[in-house]
Amino acid sequence: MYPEYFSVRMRAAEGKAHELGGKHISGGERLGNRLQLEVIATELLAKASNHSRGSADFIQLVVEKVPGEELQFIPPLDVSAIEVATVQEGHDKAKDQLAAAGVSERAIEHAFLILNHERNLRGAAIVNCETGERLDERGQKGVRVSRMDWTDCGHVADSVRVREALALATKVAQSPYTVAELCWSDDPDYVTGYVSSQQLGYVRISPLKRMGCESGGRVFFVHNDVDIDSYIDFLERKPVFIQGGESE
Ligand code: PML
Ligand code: MG
Ligand code: MG
Ligand code: MG
Repeated sequence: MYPEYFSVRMRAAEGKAHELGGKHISGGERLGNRLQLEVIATELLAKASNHSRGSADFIQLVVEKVPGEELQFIPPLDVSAIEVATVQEGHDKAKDQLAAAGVSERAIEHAFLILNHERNLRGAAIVNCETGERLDERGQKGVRVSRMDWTDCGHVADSVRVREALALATKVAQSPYTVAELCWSDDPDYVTGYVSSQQLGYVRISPLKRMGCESGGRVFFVHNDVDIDSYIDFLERKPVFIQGGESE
């Protein structure tokens, strides 16, 4: 008998639902057993409320049982941090890290263009690491990584935000198709971002954007030979637990 686990997903928008043109406020994804569902739902509702991007008036919670036999347990990426004086310096550092991971200049420039201009990207954009071409056809919906959580939130990272981002980045880096990830928040009051990969680990860079700015999101750079459908299926559906421990 496999243990019973559920995926809980939240998305929140202002004005109207995302698909009707509402402004994206917040999203969240968790995994838990039946007894944890109420607590998780409450935490996700709290995340959607009092948000710096605005006041959500559409909040969707979806609870789905995940196939226990597919559950995977992996350790978190190693965490490191780079502090810089200016956003420009932060961008330069991020570009250096991405180039070291094997991402072409063209692909890096396209990713920065996306994140600098996109104010309403809910999921991630998937970009070919050589040509720079965007491969998902999801527009502002993007590809939303879900079905990941920590087995034990104990000592891993101070803030919920970093914990969630590290879990997501760890799952993304686990795919052999992933070359690297670039992320900065779309929240106007949060300026730290990161570059991550299996080899680089989770490299926090601060600042990576200007205070007050609402553009941001995630770009996943993938190998040329990616099977895009199975990659997206892994990101959206494969249940992955990140096993706690010291990473910060
Ligand atoms: C987000 O807010 O969704 C992105 C979080 C990026 C976290 C960066 C960090 O502080 O490690
Ligand atoms: Mg978000
Ligand atoms: Mg990899
Ligand atoms: Mg956000």
